[in-house]
Amino acid sequence: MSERLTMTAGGLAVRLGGGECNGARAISTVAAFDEAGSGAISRTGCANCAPCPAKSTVGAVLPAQESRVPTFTAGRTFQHALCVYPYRRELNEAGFFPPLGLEFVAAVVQRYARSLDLVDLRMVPGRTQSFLRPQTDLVCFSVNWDRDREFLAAEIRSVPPGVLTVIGGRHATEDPDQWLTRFPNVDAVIRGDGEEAMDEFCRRVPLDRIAGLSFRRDGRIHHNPNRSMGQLRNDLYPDRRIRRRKYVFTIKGARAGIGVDSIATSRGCPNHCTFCSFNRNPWGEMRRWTARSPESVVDELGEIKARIVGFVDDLFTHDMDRVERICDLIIARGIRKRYFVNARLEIARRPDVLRKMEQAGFSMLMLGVESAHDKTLRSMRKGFDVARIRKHFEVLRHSRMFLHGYFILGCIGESRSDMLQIAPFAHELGLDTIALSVLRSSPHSGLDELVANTPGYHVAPNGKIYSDHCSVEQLGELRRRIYRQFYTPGQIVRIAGKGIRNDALKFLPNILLHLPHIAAASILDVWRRASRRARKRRLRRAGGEPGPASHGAQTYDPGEGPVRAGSPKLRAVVAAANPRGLRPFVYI
Ligand code: B12
Ligand code: SF4
Repeated sequence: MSERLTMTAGGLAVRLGGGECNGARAISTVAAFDEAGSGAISRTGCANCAPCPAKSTVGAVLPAQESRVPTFTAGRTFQHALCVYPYRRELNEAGFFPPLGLEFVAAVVQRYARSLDLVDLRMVPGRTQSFLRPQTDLVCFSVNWDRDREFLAAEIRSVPPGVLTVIGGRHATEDPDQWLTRFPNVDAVIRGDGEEAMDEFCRRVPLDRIAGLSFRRDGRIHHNPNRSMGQLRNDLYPDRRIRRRKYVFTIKGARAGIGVDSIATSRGCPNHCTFCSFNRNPWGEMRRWTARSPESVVDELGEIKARIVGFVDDLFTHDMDRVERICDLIIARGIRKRYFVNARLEIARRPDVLRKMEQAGFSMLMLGVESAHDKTLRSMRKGFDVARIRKHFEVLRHSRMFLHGYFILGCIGESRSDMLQIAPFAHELGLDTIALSVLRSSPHSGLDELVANTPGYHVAPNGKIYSDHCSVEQLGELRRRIYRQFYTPGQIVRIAGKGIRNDALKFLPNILLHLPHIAAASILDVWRRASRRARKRRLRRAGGEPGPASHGAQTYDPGEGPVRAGSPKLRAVVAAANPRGLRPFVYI
């Protein structure tokens, strides 16, 4: 039991090794949930400290009459809630986005807790334990990514038994059993969008009536039916005053001095592009598009201090009349920021709204173009063809906003020369920047079946799709080649020109101030990448040259230390990462 805990609500503190324990009060919190309805959580009490009254109740459901917190103050279910983003870093360098999903959940919990702390472990030193208070009776973890596994597990385990522990987020949603089985101190997993379920949880709705909840009862794990997404609430958005640090734009991990924030104004997407998971929840159901009112969105924007704001909506531009109203309100309230948004090419049909977006401060449209070929666009069910793309860009290319195009590499049926059309096509359209992703099979996308029915195509263990004529490694090489073809000196000049036209370069002085840090971080990054590539080359040589249909060479966590050819460690790493017995692969 944590030595950091120093008091209990019921005065049943037990001093241990210089620390004190709130186990007795923690039992009461769990028991009070039993009392609230049929939703008994079967783990009550604690197994740790010999003299503690909590110990005797381990494994039993505490009878309601033994509850030591008989009454709840209306609307104040918890004494202190702690919300944790339990990661140390993001996969890529764009780790400067706030944990918005957790902040939405915190906005709900805040209404039921006397006090609340939200910690983003990427931003603050310390671990979950350091933020627990004696009166902490609820801990919420946002489990979004399958990375930093050991750290994540240690954080979850560090919450003392008896403190109600709830986890949610995309990764937790994919396999709720795993979290309830592996972590005996986790009381519940909330699957999918968390606000409504968390609200019911805090209001002590009986556990078996909370849609989207997985929990343990009578030693068994129960999964309630899924929750379909309801209408988004206009009165609910993150309270940014609880942040401990400012989020700033970072380049290769170095802080560049420009405040960045994100905002989520709508969820879901009504389109059916086969490769995309934005339009589905993790169990494959369509997420219908639902949005907050323009007034609510602009109220939130008014509270944001950062100068650059990313709209993380799956599809912000689905309702262009709503976009127009948001722009009008931003202009009327004199809010001056820079925004970037995901958009579909069809927005070109509303040049009037495009102009308003420019006036309101929208600076970048991130557009899914995906491919330069009709056959691919058709099979992706993208909803437009190459001729239509060209037509839309006749309008879009006159915009002052930066045009960023997403393309997918390795689409089924595309040859290497088909893929090499991306850079010339992007130049022709007038795109300013591009990003290339390798096609991945995400659950429920239907891509797994398509691959199975297409001879010569395979899914790598990490979900990337590759083929006999283009391995994952070759796709990586192709990606670098296309970037080189696209980002020519002429293109850089074009980007700078647009930056001058739309005033984006006014951020340059801030970046220049931080240049020494950025330069040092970039050198470090180049060095790290080079040594990673060298290590991969060594491994590839050690494991034999991969054939054309292979994924390439096995990578391993750099923290694991050197792996020698044929060593038991290498075999273990290969076996663990390659459960389907496929040939070794490489991540790009
Ligand atoms: C911003 C963003 C990022 C940021 C990170 C932001 C951050 N720190 O959270 C950056 C740019 C770093 C990023 C990187 C990546 N991303 Co990203 N990203 C997004 C994006 C656009 C928005 C996320 C967001 O803020 N959503 C809005 C909030 C409100 O929703 P939410 O996070 O899902 O939270 C809700 C629930 O999950 C739940 N919830 C969350 N936490 C908790 C906690 C509790 C206790 C409870 C009860 C509930 C709960 O309730 C919340 C409110 O309803 C999404 C797409 C999207 N629109 O969601 C993709 C998305 C999440 N990213 C995705 C991917 C694939 C990646 C990368 C792997 C891409 C890559 N190859 O580099 C990397 C991985 C990063 C890493 N950590 O390792 C995928 C994930 C797919 C999947 N099935 O897992 C998404 C869905 C996009 C997609 N369809 O491809 N990403
Ligand atoms: S790619 Fe865009 S339009 Fe298509 S389903 Fe995904 S979010 Fe919707």
